[in-house]
Amino acid sequence: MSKSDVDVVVVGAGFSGMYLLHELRKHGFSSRVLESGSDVGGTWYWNRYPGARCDISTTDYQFTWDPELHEQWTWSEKHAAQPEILRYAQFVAKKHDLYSGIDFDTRVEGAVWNDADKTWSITTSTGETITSRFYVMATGCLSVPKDPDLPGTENFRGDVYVTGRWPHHDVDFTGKRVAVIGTGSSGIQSIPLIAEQADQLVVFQRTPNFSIPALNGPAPQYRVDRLKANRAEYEAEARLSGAGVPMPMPTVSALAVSREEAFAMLEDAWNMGELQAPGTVFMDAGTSREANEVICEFMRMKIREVVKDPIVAELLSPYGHAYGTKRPCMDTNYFQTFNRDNVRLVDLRANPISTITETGIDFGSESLEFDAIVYATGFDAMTGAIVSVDITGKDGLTLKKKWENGPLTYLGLTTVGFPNLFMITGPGSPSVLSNMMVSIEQHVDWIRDTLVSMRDSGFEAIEPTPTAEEGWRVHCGDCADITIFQETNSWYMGANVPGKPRVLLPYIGGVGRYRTACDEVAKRSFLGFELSGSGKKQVNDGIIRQVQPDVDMVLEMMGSLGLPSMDSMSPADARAFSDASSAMRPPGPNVGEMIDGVLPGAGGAELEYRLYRPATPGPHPIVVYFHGGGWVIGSHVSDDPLCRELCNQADTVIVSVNYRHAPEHRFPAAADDGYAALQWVAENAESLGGRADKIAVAGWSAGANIAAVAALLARDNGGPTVSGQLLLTPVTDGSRQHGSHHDNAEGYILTKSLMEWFWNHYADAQDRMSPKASPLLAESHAGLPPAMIVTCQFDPLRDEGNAYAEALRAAGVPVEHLVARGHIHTSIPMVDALPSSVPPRRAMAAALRGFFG
Ligand code: N01
Repeated sequence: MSKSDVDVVVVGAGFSGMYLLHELRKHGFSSRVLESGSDVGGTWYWNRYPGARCDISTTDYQFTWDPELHEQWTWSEKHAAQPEILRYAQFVAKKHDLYSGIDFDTRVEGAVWNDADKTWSITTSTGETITSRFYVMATGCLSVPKDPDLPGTENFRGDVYVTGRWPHHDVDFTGKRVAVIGTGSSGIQSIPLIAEQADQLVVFQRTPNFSIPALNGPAPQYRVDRLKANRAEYEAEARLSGAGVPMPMPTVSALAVSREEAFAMLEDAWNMGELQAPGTVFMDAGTSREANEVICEFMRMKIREVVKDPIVAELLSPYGHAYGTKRPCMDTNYFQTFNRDNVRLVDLRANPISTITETGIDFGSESLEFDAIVYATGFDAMTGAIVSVDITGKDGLTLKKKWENGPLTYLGLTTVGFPNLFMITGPGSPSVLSNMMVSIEQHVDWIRDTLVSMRDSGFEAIEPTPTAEEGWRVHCGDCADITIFQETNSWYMGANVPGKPRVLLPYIGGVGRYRTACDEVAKRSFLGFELSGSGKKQVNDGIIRQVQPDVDMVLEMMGSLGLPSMDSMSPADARAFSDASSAMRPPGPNVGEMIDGVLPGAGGAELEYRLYRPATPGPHPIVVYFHGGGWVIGSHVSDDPLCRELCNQADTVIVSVNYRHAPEHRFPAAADDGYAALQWVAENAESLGGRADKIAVAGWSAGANIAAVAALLARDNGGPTVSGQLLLTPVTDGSRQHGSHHDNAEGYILTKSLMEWFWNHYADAQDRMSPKASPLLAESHAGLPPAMIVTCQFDPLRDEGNAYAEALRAAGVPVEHLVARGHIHTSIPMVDALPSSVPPRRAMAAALRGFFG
């Protein structure tokens, strides 16, 4: 092993640097902690503006790693003010002798990785160069104030203040004319106090913000009681929660209750005076703009109740973004402040600032003079502090260059090309969407355990693999895509800094899920990492999360219910079970008309059907649809939500057919019924309000098998003409086992054994070889109608669907093959339940429209 000055260099002595220093010492690692400020506390050292407070209750915003602290330190109120939090940081630092391990007034200026000896060289503002094995950026998420991006800022001759760099001496605005620019948390906290002192205060607002009253006072009694009763349980719940504070899981949709009920629920949340409360009343606040609008309306009503001038109230009311998608604020008398005679609100949307002058601000057609300007204009969040240091990794690549199109990390902790570099609460981790204390402790624990594990096994360097990093980027994107966060121009999206790439910076999948992923990575021998040292190397390439996050939640929920598997039931019980599950799902959209009827199946069988007609004027193309259910369960109404949505989106009549089921009617009953239904629909198209020249077949799973077979039979028996076939996760081959039967045999609802159970009820071994059971085995696929085939990554049937797409394509059939990444066999038809299934269904509807020209 090559020599370094210390094992670890840590940048920053905020709460993360402090805890990390403690843990490194405890586990025998030498370290240097370098801090540009003159004391510990990080964000609470710098942000000394009037009114600076923590938005998280002191019951939750404190260290948990030293249980003695809970006895030795008593918080004075629910939302502690900056001086008290800073005193807490100092108290902890003294108690644990952390001061002796920190170099203050020392800024890190550069860090270079030396690949030959696997060390970092860190240069500081004091002229020192330190070599270390590991390098940790504990630099905080909101520590670099955004450069003022207003014209003429350099002109002003009066006093200038930046909330994030507030002077350490008292600032007195008595008798002064003050301008505050910015109405984020910092502005909203400081404005009421500045207004009390200043002679005149003008607030320059570009975007109004949602803010709830902090209702400061004693810590919430119910939290205090829970902590007293069982602190360990409370802390464990916080660590596995959504945002690092124990909160009840919402189970109600804002759209499922009346406006009065919704507002009553929000009123209760409002009265809690807890930051997370209003956003966690409804389960769909973060995923549905319509549901979120209920909260927005409530919040706007509250502003109108307080602000006396209706024009000012309206200007203070946010309309352009959903609640929570910009960080909501907590205030004490913020909206009340605009009832004061010495306070004026300027709406910058209507009257933009043209320039800051020597004596004041020119905006709209006005020019106002000021003695002081306060910039509460925010931060270059999450990445600013990390890339402000010149970090050069392997092959001379700088982190700034690597991240020029947005940060790339594995778990928000590490990044490819920069071995032995760790970031605490970096981009791609829950960080600013969580109680930072919980996230800081989790990262420090993970880094500590990783260093200990590497030391124990003789590794010197750790670096994520490109596959793992890309997989995490995709997973973060998948989590973001099912929310409404990306619609808003917020600092979460980097949108507040001109030129910064627009990407949701924090991980939005939740603190608990994130922790589980990190723990799993470590447990699975550092999945996604390359470890090297002492002449050995371990590359455990892979991706930690691939299932779509909403699908994952369904799997988790189903797992927790401990339901029996259908293949352990009789067909009658399996049908009853399936009907009971269907009764609980969202109904799907309304369509123009639904008609139930009976049509002739094969051999004189009577088959029920349901016809769905769009509200638009007809005649429409017709899709003959076959439901899923392994030929054993389901009916013409069992895929009702999917049929409704396809009907609307593809603007087509859907005729969903109740073909005969096994085991009462074994092969080829269902296949023959499918073809008979297609013939009947073609013959009766006009009386059904449809067009005989535009008929397609569609189906899901075993229903897609019947649809594919109907298309084959139509080709071989001289009609009817089929315009297209939409096959969603089709069964195409009962003769052999495809790889996906093994890869996805268990754990994704449709299991290998359940599929075998279906086949056993439907067809014996020999019949399975018939193309009427296994369309993949047809001698030729030439001349079949154009197809759209959807296969799902985590479906036992994936590979037989893929093979069918290939076979059709090889036979010259136009095929659109959609591979639904991260999906399972049952997820695509889950209308109004899984946001990630919306795009594949949209593509299916588009394909139907395409079939009909
Ligand atoms: O910064 P912000 P912040 N011309 O970015 C406006 C945490 N925090 O320091 O929205 C005119 O939220 C900008 O307008 P717009 C917390 O996570 C926590 O207030 O971009 N206006 C916005 O109104 C918080 O979210 C606590 O249109 C300009 C404001 O300045 C985060 O820190 C306390 C402008 C910036 O708001 C950041 O809060 C304080 C321009 N050129 C902070 N540029 C607690 O826990 C920007 N703005 C209590």
